[in-house]
Amino acid sequence: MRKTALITGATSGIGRATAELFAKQGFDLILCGRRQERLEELKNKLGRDTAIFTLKFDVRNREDVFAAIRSLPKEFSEIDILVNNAGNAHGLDPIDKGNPDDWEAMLDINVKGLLYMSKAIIPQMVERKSGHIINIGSTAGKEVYPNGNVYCASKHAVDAINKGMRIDLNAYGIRVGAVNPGLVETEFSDVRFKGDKEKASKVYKGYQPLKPEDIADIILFVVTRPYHVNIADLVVMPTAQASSTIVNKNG
Ligand code: NDP
Ligand code: 8X3
Repeated sequence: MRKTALITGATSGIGRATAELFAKQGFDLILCGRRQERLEELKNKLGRDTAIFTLKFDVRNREDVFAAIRSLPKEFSEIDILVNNAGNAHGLDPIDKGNPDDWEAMLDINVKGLLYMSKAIIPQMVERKSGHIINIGSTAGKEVYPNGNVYCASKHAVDAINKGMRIDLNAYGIRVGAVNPGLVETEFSDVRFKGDKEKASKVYKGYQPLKPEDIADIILFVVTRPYHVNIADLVVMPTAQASSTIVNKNG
């Protein structure tokens, strides 16, 4: 039976790579993001392989999240897989110098946005007693690194929400799990450093970082296990990385 997957943050990085891989596997896809032109480009490209519906909204806006999900046409209205991926870091400053606008962006997008998406979709999964939620956390949700303060807090929250969802949805047979990547080369650092390409590219220099496709492969593996198998929590780093602060750049 064909499955429908909704991916937030599908316009770039991990979400986009996941959309591309899922399309090849024949999942029907609901692709979300704020950049309309990228959504259209994806629809044109991936629409050759599978059915695609795109939704443009900001996950921070609770009303827009609910309106977007309500607007889905019948053939896309039953969501089997939710990939809660949209998110970013904003800034990398010590706590005393951090910008509260950055803090709000991270908490509003990475935590509240993920909750709004989940709240908009979980009730239909509960009703059908079926569904699979993949929360994209981070190694930053497992340990705190210098200047990571609020981003790490947002991803620790994702870690807790992932566990809480699994507990609360257990009775309904809904699978819930997190994939927690280490360093993946995407637009993540461009956003963190507000478009400073030089600073961003330095993050991935001197070693082989993960590619978004590496994470997409893992997400596909997670969602294609037999029903009795739920991958609850998975951490994946580049081989050169041992922790948030230990990266072998002389390999
Ligand atoms: P990218 O910057 O490449 O992609 C982020 C995606 O999130 C984009 O598609 C963007 O779409 C979407 N997004 C951001 N803000 C919003 C918003 N307010 N409303 C709706 N969509 C939004 O980064 P990654 O692919 O690296 O990040 C994906 C996830 O992976 C994030 O949760 C990140 O925290 C996590 N992660 C990343 C790691 C890394 O090293 N890259 C490591 C560990 C975790 P648009 O701008 O079109 O809205
Ligand atoms: C992204 C990985 O180490 O930049 O979540 O926080 S890190």
